[in-house]
Amino acid sequence: MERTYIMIKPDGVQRGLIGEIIKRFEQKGFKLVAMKLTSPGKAHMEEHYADLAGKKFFPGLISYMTSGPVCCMVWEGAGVVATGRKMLGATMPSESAPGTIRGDYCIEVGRNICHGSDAVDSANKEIALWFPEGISEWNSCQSSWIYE
Ligand code: YYY
Ligand code: MG
Repeated sequence: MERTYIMIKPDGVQRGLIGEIIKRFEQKGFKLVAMKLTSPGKAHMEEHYADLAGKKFFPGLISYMTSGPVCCMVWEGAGVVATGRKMLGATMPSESAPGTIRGDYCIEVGRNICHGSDAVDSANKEIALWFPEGISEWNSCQSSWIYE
């Protein structure tokens, strides 16, 4: 089954949005298979965002992302990578549709409250980076009510 890495950024944690974000993924029918609150160092965050290293906003992004704890999660389900991105909304909150997490809860791109993997490949890399200890395999009693 497909998995994605979802991370509530320091502003989402500070603003008390952890429960709201978890609620949306849970109610959709996705399964939580790993979660922790952690304050990563600069090197770890730079590795997470390595693809963006040359961008002008990169130093600001790293200092924002290391300014407080983040809530790291792995969610599992059919199509969870692409659907997770839709649930987050566009990178720019001004372009995020109402009803999406970014569309409903934030205004600026540099404070856009959540991260979601953009492809299955990057999801697998991010899960390995953030959860070297592994994830929790479990059978949900809801699965036959969610999948045909
Ligand atoms: O995957 P996603 O988070 O939607 O966007 P990315 O293009 O991967 O950028 C990662 C992160 O960088 C974004 O969530 C906010 C920040 N950022 C920024 O501060 N300013 C930009 N112009 C673009 C992205
Ligand atoms: Mg991205």
